[in-house]
Amino acid sequence: MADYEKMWEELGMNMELHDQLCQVLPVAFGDVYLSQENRPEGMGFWDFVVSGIHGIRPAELIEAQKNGQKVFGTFCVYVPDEVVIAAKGIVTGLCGGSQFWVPGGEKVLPKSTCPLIKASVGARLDKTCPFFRIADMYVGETTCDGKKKAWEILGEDVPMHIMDVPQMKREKDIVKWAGEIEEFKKVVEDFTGNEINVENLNEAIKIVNNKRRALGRVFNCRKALKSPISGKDALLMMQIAFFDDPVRCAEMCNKLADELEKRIEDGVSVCPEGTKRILVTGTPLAIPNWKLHHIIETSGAIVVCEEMCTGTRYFENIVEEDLPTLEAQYMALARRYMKTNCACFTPNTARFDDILRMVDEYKVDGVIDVSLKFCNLYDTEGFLLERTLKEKGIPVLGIETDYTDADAEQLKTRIGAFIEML
Ligand code: BJ8
Repeated sequence: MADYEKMWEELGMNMELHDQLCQVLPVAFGDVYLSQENRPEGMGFWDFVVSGIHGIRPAELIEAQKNGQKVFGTFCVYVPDEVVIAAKGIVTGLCGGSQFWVPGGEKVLPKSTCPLIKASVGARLDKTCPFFRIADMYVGETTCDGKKKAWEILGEDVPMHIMDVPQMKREKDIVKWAGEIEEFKKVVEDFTGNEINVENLNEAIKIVNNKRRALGRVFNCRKALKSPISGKDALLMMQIAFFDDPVRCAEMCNKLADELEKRIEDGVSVCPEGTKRILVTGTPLAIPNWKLHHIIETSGAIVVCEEMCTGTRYFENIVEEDLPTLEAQYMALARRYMKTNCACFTPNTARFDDILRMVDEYKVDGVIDVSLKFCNLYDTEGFLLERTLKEKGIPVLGIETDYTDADAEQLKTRIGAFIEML
């Protein structure tokens, strides 16, 4: 990644600290990813992206900025990319998934904050991630308390807009969310200087829908009993979807899906017949958080589905296309986004229904419900979820973890025992 040093310096990054990160990431990726056998050839694209993760896409974003485009950094799948894309803006996900950034976050946040928030704040304040430096505006939301307070700290350092996510899903809440989307549209217009109209919003809706359909095709292949792709590879595809160009993302995912469909036809599998099939649900797994998948897939099982925001919640449900007015488009966007079942909502039983459906569709043997440490929302919801699954006779293991390796051995033991009894 040496070629990008000048770019990083110009972004005002902490070069010394960033060097340390650049040294550990390729090793971790090699250990976790490149050690897998019989990977689909299509994964070469994602390997390439990771090999230049702080160089290739950041350089594209900087080029776009030189051409007058604005970059919006987001932290939640509730923020509608369509609005930004309609104004020729670019969206990049900013959720931090590495322990490397956590100490930086702990300088300003309580230790008892979830690692995703600490890592996100640390990546910005420690100046060790180019995406956090490049984004012209951050878009936060009011999903959990930790995030809400973190925005106040980040907002001192970078322009910030916050979307007020409702906490219930009544019709009036959907209307309220449509109002938030309309307000966001005005913010994006002002910030980019580009008008959003029915035509460009329709076009943007189609771009994002196509990306959702492509991701969905890959997931669909994971339903096959002979698994054509590992859970780790599918997770990597999903994590990178958050900051890649949406048209290219759809193209690459479609290519991968073509290959996986052929593999299914030919009976090619990445694991022996009878390998136990796991659905993982819970808090998102932001890049490069591959810990859980790696443990599961080196313990004799395969992850076939993630009911997570880095999973099905990101691509299921599409937005109605070709609507005639902006008002109708705001409502269509609101309806689609409000189908995302985040634990910040009460009640959130539609998530349990989704998981039960997915257990069936993906022919799952057992569910692992993961909560990031100090995420009270998912941790608390875990009680009701696990009870629901047990009532249906579906084996479930609840775990709480963070970004460190401190609990890796203990997790291996617990997950190994769980898989054994399936
Ligand atoms: S829609 S899951 S992306 S909020 S893990 S920061 S909830 S304390 S990430 Fe999320 Fe949007 Fe919901 Fe999805 Fe807070 Fe919990 Fe941390 Fe979380």
